[in-house]
Amino acid sequence: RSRAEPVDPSLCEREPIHIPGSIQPNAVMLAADAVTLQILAFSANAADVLAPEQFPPTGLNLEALLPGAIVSAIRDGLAAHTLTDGRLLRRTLTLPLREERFHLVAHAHLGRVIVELELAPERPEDFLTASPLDAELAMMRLRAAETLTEAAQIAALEIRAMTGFESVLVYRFDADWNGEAIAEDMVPDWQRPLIGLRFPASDIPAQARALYTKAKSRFVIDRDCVPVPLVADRSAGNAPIDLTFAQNRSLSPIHLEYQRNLGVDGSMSISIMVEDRLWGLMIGHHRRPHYVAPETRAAATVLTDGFAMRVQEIEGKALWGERQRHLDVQGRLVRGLTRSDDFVASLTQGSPTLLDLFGATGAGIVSDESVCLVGATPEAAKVRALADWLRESLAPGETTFVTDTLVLHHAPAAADTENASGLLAAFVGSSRQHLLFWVKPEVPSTVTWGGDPRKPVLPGSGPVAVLPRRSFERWIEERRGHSTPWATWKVALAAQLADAVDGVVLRQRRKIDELTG
Ligand code: BLA
Repeated sequence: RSRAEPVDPSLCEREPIHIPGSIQPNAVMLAADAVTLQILAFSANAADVLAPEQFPPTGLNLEALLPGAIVSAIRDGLAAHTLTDGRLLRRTLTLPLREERFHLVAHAHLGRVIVELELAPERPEDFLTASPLDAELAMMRLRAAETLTEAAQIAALEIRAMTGFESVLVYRFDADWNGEAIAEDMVPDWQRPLIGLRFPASDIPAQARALYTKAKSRFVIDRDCVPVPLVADRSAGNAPIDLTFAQNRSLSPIHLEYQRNLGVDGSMSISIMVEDRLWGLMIGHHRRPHYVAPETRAAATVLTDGFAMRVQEIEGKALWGERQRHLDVQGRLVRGLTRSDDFVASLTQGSPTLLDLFGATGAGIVSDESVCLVGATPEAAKVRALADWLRESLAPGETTFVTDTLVLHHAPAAADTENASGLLAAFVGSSRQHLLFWVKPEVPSTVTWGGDPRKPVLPGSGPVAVLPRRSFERWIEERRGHSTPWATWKVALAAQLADAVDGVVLRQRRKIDELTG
């Protein structure tokens, strides 16, 4: 198999990244039962910093290894349920064996308490970076941003200043979980602009996106470090320790290979959540190892949340305006309908018409007797064939159909991509006698990917058959037959309009029946 094949996403999605059984080596981990505080597992490096005479400590209480004040703070947190869902207990401490100060974070998850002790790495170059943060000023700038692009640029710049990465990117997912770098702030001497490039959904597979929806940030100090295994992780029939919320979880080796191919060593990603959906990631890149202290990591997460809120405001405002305009047009169309005997004329003549809805460039109504068209549409015979096709192919009870790639459905009008790459259609009533429809043209169709999106699968067999692609050279795809997508609320509005038409048609028929009967 030498030919490039599309990646089988299920291969990437199967890696259980929440239970890697190892952590990054600058930390030490203890996992204990959340009720008894008995130690269940510990990282192989734990004896280096904690009472070695107690090793192996499995079965002992956390108090055997940690200061009493910290263990009681953990107990209090457990009782008050303030250690779950990613919430952390944070302390700094010095340990009898070592002089350095450690950062301690503890959290509870799935019946375990997980304690992480973090030592800042010794290499001085790893500390040089972070500049003091003026969070208030950063938030003010974000609030003043008028557009999404502007807000994203400000966020990238401020978070880079705060964390000291050589590059910070704002990465945004589309509806199919492909993504695009929409803003980037980086050191001038790194000739590697990723801005405007697209990346396929398989670069950040489904289980990773699910995990990032729960746990909000990841920091890798050194891509090439050797992970430290958890000892006794799967012993005595225990389920492996779930590291979903662990700060020092070791990341997927496949992803670390991807980072190598990108030329990235130290890295970060912080989840950008908008209306409970993973909207994107704030991504940090560094060509050398890079350490970010816990308090700076927390501040970067807060600022990312500030950005997410601004996104929600900006997108919400734009959506609200567009919906208001549609409701207004819809209201005028329905009022027109009720005053008219001829619903076809009422929706296609004068102002407004069907064409004022949904950003369509063509629209029309197909009935038994007539095909009435406005704007740029396929010719009448094709439109009638399309209506027949829809009548046949929609499942019973379905009244609407929507697509941005009509050509993929082998529909009768599909040959006319110029006028009808996108189709939104709604039958009037369950008899499917009349059809309202809207069309949109093919959009200028090149997508610039950061590397050939079909190339992540390399020849091979077994579990290592899937590798991240090696090249991030710009790769231009000519995309044919795609229109811009239709928002779901537009489909709902089209169905409502069809309902209103149904009411009018019924009333008119009753009137005719009365007159003739
Ligand atoms: C995770 N992939 C990720 C992450 C990013 C990307 C940001 C989050 C982890 C982190 O914090 O670094 C991808 N990085 C990108 C993209 C850009 C970038 C798109 O800078 C563009 C600007 N990856 C593959 C393939 C597989 C794969 C083929 O390309 C699977 C076979 C897997 N990516 C993969 C996995 C993770 C991941 C498993 C989760 C890593 C983890 O959290 O353990």
